[in-house]
Amino acid sequence: MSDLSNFDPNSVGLKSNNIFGLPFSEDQAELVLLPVPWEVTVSYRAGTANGPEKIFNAAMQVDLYDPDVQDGWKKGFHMLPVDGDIRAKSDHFREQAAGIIAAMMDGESVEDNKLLKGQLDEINSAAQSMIDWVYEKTKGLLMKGKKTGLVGGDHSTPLGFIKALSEVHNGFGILQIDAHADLRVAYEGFTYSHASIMYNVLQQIPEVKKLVQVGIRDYCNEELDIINQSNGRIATFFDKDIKAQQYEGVTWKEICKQVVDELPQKVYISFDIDGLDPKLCPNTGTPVPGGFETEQIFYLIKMLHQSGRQIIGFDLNEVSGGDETGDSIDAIVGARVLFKLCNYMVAG
Ligand SMILES: [Mn+2]
Repeated sequence: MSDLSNFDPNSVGLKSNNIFGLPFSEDQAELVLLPVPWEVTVSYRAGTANGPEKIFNAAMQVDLYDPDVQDGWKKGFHMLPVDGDIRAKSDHFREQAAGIIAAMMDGESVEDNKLLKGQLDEINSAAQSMIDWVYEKTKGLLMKGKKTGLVGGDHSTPLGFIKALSEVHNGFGILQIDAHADLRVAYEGFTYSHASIMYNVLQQIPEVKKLVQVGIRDYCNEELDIINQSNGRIATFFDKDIKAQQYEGVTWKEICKQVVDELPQKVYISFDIDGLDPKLCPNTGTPVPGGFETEQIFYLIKMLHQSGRQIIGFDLNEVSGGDETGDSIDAIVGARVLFKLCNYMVAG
């Protein structure tokens, strides 16, 4: 625990301190955040590799008083430095991926093009190294007894982290907030696409007993088949069905109860910022109309906490800085979502 006697939580956040202006080192913090500035397979708009940095900057403005989890920050939050090597690889392979996606959109067959096929294989192996790196880093933190969160990057980033958690926890569920189902099989040929994260999780990590998806409003037939044929392992709360329930008078509280009831005792939260209304994340990779207010999701997480369930880890992904030099609305919203996730993770 850090000596907080000289720290004024009502004062301006000091840039010399760590995330949220808090004065905790990695050793002192109960919760450590791993930034993963990776966005190689973003299919539409780039920018989420800047997410960790942009969130870190915007987090200086977040007030430490949280009426839901008071004094959570006193347990200590610390974000590790952004890894320059991972970032450089992301930029390099992102450019190659963009070339492949452009060729595909022109109707070209990547399998028949030796150059493109070679690049695709290289990208898939680079993504595998990123996943291994995340696994090693997060496993190390978990072994040190740290509560751990991950800040993306695109939605492909948490696979290694969820794998590390599966070696510490026997069985758990995932609460996925997202506009997309992310159940695609190797989307656009990329094994570790952002659009395939939950497919890969369910394939590779049997300890994930249940996937509960909330806010889904952009998905294909193949993904719907995977949901319907999952024998109850996947429970999807489509945005349109949630809205229909609300139009017919069902309260948000009741809907949150339906969601929480689907989850086992231990829960990992995978928060894709595009699950929110796009006005709150206008620069995200793949925005879709619909979605939630931040307060609705905070209420859902509050109900999850009040049910006695344990949050064993989380990721926040697809937050983009956009082109703005200052803080984007995405980063401002992302910083507040991150603070809430941190607080509930350390809440007793
Ligand atoms: Mn996603």
